[in-house]
Amino acid sequence: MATAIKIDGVEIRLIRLPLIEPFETSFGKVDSRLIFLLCLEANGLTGWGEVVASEEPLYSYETTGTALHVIRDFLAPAIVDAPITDLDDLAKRLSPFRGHNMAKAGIELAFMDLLAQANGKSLSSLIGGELKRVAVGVSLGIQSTVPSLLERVERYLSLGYQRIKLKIKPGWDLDVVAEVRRHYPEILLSVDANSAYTINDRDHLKKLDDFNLLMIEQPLQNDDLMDHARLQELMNTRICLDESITNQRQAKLALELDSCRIINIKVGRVGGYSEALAIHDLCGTRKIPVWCGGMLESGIGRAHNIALASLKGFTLPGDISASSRYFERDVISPAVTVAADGTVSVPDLPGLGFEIDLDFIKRLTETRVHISRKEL
Ligand code: OSB
Ligand code: MG
Repeated sequence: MATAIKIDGVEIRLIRLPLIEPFETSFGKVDSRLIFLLCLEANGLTGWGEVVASEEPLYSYETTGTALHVIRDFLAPAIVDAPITDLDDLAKRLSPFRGHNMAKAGIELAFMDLLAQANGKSLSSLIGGELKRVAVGVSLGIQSTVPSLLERVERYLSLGYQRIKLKIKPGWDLDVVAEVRRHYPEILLSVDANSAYTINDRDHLKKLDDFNLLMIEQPLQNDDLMDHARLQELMNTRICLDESITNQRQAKLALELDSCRIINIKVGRVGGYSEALAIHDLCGTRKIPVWCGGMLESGIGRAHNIALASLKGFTLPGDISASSRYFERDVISPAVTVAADGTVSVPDLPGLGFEIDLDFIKRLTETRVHISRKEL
């Protein structure tokens, strides 16, 4: 292990990337992403991370604005005062600050890229990843018509994606799922409600059992493990929790209560690699399948997701699409591509394993904040 890492500076860049087509969930529709990139400078190296918060507090209470505030005023000052030995050491410095997991994750991600480079290892091997290729699926937003959804299902299946996830909400659920299932009786199919229902919808949700779904993701409120357990008891379809699982304690509680039988792990939602690895390990011992979720990340967040998904416990296809599924041009090169067998290759170069297109990032930068050791 190389010597401890002394952070010289933290640079934040906000860039706007238009989406190739709007993405609609039960929260609403987005047509671009304000991407929050975070770069840590140390020992002549730069490590990159991404804060996956959205502009509005819908998926989570965090926003681009809260993350900027929390990182500039609290998290960055906490990591530039003394050398950091490893991920545990970093996590300990961030842990006094309550919540703000996406902000913390941005720092953990950039730190792990740095640490991997300093050790001449790929990020995947640094965290103990073993898979050389990871299986991927695609998340399809709510469409204006069923035929336009079917057209997208067909397109992504023909590109090789191994699992189709449909975003659902009241009014865009049973009939739509029935139609997709009728056209594709054999595919791995799942749905994601992003908390659009309550336990009063139990009879309605129970009808999803007819469609042989791989899972139903986050049907109820983010903080409602109790009602998820009640719903799981009624349904044959496995519930997968996304928004509810904010750290390993919540994961333990959810498994203890039988609130879910599958967990979606997102590094941003859980505060970074330390918690993501702990949840992965916990689920391994409980025989609970996990998969890697996505947040419409740029290539930097996407590269981190690929590294995470290379851990053995990630047995279900992740929401890790090709860069071209969302963006005309990505901030990394080469762009992430999905092979015809529905897998993405895990780089074995040091760090993230992709080139960062700094010229492109600079050109797109709308806000730049630099925090250096001496300014603090
Ligand atoms: O709930 O998984 C989700 C995107 C933004 C916010 C929440 C979610 C999603 C997705 C898309 O489903 C996943 C991706 O392809 O990045
Ligand atoms: Mg989800």
